[in-house]
Amino acid sequence: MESRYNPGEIEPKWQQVWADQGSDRAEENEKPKYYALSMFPYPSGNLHMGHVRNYTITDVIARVRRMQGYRVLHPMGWDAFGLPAENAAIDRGVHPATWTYQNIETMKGQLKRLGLSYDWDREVATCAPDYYKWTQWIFIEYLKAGLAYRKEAAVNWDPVDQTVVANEQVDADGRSWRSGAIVEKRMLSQWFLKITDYAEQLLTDLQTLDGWPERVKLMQENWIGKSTGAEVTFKTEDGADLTVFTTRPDTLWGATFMVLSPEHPLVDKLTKPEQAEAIQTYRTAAASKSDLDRMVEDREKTGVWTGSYALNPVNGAKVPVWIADYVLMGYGTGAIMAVPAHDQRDFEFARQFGLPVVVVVQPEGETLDGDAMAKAWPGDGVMVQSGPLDGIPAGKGPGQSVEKAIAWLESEGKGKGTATYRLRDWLISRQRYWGVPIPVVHCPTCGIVPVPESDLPVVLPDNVELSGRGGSPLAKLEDWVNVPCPTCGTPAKRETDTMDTFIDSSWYYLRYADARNESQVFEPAKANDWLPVDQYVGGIEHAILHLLYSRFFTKFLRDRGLLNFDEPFQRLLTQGMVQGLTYRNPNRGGKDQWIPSDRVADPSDPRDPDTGEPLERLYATMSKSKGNGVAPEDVIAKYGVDTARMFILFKAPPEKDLEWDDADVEGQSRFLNRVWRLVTDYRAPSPAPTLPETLTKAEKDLRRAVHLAIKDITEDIDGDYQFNTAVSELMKLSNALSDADGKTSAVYHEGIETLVILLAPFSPHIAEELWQGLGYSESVHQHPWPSHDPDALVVDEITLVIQIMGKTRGTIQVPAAASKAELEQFATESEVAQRYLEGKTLKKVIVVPGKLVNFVVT
Ligand code: ANZ
Ligand code: ZN
Repeated sequence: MESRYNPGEIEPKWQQVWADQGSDRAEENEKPKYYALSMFPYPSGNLHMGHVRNYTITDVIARVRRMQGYRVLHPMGWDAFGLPAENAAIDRGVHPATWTYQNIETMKGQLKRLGLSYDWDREVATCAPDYYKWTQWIFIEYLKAGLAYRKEAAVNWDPVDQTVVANEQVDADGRSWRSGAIVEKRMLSQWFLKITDYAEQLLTDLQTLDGWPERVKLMQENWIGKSTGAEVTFKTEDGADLTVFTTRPDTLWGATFMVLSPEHPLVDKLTKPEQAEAIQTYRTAAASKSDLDRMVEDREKTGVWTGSYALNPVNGAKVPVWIADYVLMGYGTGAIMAVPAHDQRDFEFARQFGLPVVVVVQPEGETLDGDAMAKAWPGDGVMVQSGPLDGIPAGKGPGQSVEKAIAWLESEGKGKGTATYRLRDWLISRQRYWGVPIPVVHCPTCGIVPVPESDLPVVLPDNVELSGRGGSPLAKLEDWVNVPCPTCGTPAKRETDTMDTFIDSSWYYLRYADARNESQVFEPAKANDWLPVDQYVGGIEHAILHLLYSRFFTKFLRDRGLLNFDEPFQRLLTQGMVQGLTYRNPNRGGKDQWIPSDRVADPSDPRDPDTGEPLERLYATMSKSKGNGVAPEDVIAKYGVDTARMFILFKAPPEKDLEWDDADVEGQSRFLNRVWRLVTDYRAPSPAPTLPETLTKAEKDLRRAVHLAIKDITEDIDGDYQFNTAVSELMKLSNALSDADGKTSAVYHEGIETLVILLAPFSPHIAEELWQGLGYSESVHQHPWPSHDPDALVVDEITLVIQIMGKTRGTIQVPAAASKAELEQFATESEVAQRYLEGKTLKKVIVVPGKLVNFVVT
């Protein structure tokens, strides 16, 4: 073995050996299974530090589990459809497929240089026909189940990317997730998946996910947004049914008007001729506003009366029907009963248009007057002017007004208790090229016809022209579009929309279980064997959509009889960001405010290189715009991947943000060099020494350090993946071995081997090299994870502190098992005590077992 630690040489060497031996292949055998999964990347062409961190965390887990006796599935693949490929095609004239596969090649090379223990035989790329064939197949399953449907819908149109984007892909400012452009509303025929059928399960099953961060579960819960209340049906004057959703059915007696969303289907019917023009103008204006704008609370209320009335089902009161944009079509029933006395928006509306305000909840110790009140009273109190509810306490609790109101409505046949969800059906169609073609044909006679399974995949044609303008590129390919109907043979047309790429990533973790299957989406037995994923690791940015969609797909495929579990991801770890040092000039704006650290001359007095102004020094998520990125390949070239891994694992617990720090990287490099010398300096006696019956004190101490390291590191990993403390323990163990005398004992031998074994999941290459140097021919990664010997941890001597008047004067070694009385005796007889107690009168002796003895004197 070479005497110098040379990661640049040993790392590629072992990577090759492991690849040749197929050591990381997932095996189907009798061992317990473990599925470790990182969120697969988009093949952007460049691996960044965030990826490296994500994959390192999962890799350590996979390696430890293998050593612990599990058969491990640890796969990798590519989330390979999506807009950037199409944009690259437009900008640079390279075909999206070419661009994507080139990027995959590059990134795969980068990943291989990281020594991650992937089973590359199971690699998937969502843009490959042998993958998207099954994406299409799943879509048809949804279609068969009645859960994929087409509907004319007011959709979010991204004017830059020229496509429809889902509601959840529009941010709080009404900007598209991708292009950043303000989205517009358009009416178009679109494909949806009926995720709302699963809303309740998606909500309640969150409770079973003990291994998920609370924060992520809460985000999902809020996204699903369940509200309980009632649906109540009002009759209009001409006998039409107008159903509203309310969370406060107890306030029905206070409903003085109704408001429909401007998009409500009954608006035309209810609009009287003399109101038609005003209604039309208002509807046009509302159509240009985003739902988010319309939901802003303290906005001036606007609306138009339809000219019609409805009858309040509880008291027959005639209430006018209005339209207003604060009522959204996509929530509840798109219509409300307005109770201005108790709902602030309704109150403002009533005051704006002079509509009556009727109080039905009187707060304690107050008497509200509908004509005089300055704002709505949404709180508790006692029901008044409410027929059967009079005198009942207002509220949602048992026996209170809401429960009573629902019971009464149901008994009178006027309404029913129900829940509504904020979650909307998932709009999945995109008018883009680089995605999975939706596998249906539109036939003039048969309507929508799914492409038969034997004709799947519907292959994305190559010869496409991409301009980024004018809607769907596929729609322009006449040859591709025009096909005979699969059912009746009549000339028909292919669907030209492609699927949202979130569909592709909603099931890839299932395909890994049986990635090369050509005749089935996956063999259920294999999926049920490997799944659920035991540990999923990825970014918090996927806390809502990707995870929700994946959970939905799993539940759906379970209901189709393909899976026997309810949730795809047993445990979830959302790793923190990797941050780099950067400087900010608060006086400059926008992108210009960030000054990369290589432009700062004197870090102790950082100044703007252009203006001389003082700069703020801070850590921020690595990005191009802040100039604070660190390229993985640079770090690896300089230190090797084992050092990079050690640094990443040591610097912060996995779920916390990590500040990149060159000095700490150096520190880890020095540590690995020390381990290298320690192990290569050791000359193992042959045959290997065996532990003697009795150990010297020094041997006992060393052995305790070794077994404590095993115990603590195992607990750090099995508990909450506290890899940072695990690395500290490795450093402690290495120090203990360095300091040991008698570097030939059996205990030392055990210590050196244990150090290498424990290091293996963290720094797999150096550990393998050192292991072979110790004379082993089998991989260290095949070695069983050690378990600690409890006897080795027993302490037979402890250090006792001697205090005089509470002041520490010295320490002595005493048997750990000594009684209180014995401790007092040892202390009294000690040299320290003798010296300090001379000529003093002893008043009291305080003994704290295991710690100290304090002498109180006068
Ligand atoms: C009468 C009422 C009286 C209401 C009262 C509230 C308080 P959450 O909790 O968010 O689910 N609403 C129903 N559908 C709506 C829609 N499509 N657009 C805008 N508002 C809508 O809110 C449910 C309440 O929001 C419902 O209960 C309804 O107003 C309104 F003292 O009905 B309520
Ligand atoms: Zn047909």
